[in-house]
Amino acid sequence: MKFVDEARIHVKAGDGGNGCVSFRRERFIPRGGPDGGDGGKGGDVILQADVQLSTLLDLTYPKQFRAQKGTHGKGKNQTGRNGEDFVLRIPVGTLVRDDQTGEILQDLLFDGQRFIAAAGGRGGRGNAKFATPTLRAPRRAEKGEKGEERWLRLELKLLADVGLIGFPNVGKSTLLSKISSARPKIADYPFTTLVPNLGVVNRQEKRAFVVADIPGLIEGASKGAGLGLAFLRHVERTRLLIHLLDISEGPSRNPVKDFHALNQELKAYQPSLLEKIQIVALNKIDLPPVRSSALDLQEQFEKIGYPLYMISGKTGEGVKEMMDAVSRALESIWGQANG
Ligand SMILES: Nc1nc2c(ncn2[C@@H]2O[C@H](COP(=O)(O)OP(=O)(O)OP(=O)(O)O)[C@@H](O)[C@H]2O)c(=O)[nH]1
Ligand SMILES: [Mg+2]
Repeated sequence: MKFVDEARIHVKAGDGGNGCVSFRRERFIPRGGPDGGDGGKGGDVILQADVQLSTLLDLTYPKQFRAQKGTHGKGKNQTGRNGEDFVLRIPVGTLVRDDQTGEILQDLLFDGQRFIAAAGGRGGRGNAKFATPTLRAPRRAEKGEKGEERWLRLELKLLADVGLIGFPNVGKSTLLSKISSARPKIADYPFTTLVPNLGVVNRQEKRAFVVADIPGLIEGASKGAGLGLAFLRHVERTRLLIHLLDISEGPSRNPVKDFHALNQELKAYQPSLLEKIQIVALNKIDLPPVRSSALDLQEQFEKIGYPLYMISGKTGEGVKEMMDAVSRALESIWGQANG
């Protein structure tokens, strides 16, 4: 399940400031020496890896990033000011390529790692630097160097932060399509999803995260029933699971039993999967029979220590409340990881 987030950006470093041609002019000193200062260096465009970010979405617009120019040198040997660097934060794990050649320039692997994507131009030397014993009054100064510029291609292999688990047909793909821009196949039969789908959930003013919708699991999956557990490796690295339940098939479904049965399969695959936080939700609440059993079920789940969210992936009812809980849980997990 490789899901690659991509962005093309243009980076332009600051030009160096020009060196200055100037001569000292003081009263009673008729012919002062050269005092033209050097130009300042242009700022660099720097890419810096940041664990707080998880997607490249924010770089789709704007996509041009420039650093400041150095200012020109002045008389009285005044050196120009250096241009400020521009630091662009990108997610840890981003691969930086030259867009034209495809060449890998850098793989940003740890938090805080920096890469100079475009180096600022050097400042030009002022005429003071060109004075020699034989040439006392040089009229020459250099122009500042141009700052580098180029197009870069950023690639990020996404790892899911959240896994969406549940029996077949409970509405996992429908929910994924509601909360992200992913468009997985949705149909009224079990095992519609054959390989995991990933979607980026972009919440206003909150850190974005990635949700994986994995194929439906059934009892006996750990022994190979249904599609088996092969896809569970995709949720091994997630931080949190959304466990989706569905009773729309009728009284034959016992959600508490389903919940335990599925967790049993997770445990058989990898006991540590059960240590992940689970947000439990009853789906298809828009259907009247589901709605009428909702309160009763909520009580049953409370008894085993889980708040039961009531949602409809189809109409969107209750989805925001559940996703708020997901965001809160993720934020606390991230907070622990950083602190
Ligand atoms: N009424 C109602 N129907 C829903 C809701 N969510 C999903 N469905 C329907 O349930 C069926 C299964 O939905 P999917 O999203 O494909 O379910 P899934 O869990 O991804 O299924 P698999 O990939 O087969 O495991 C489809 O017919 C959906 O239209 C809901 O909130 N309300
Ligand atoms: Mg599906």
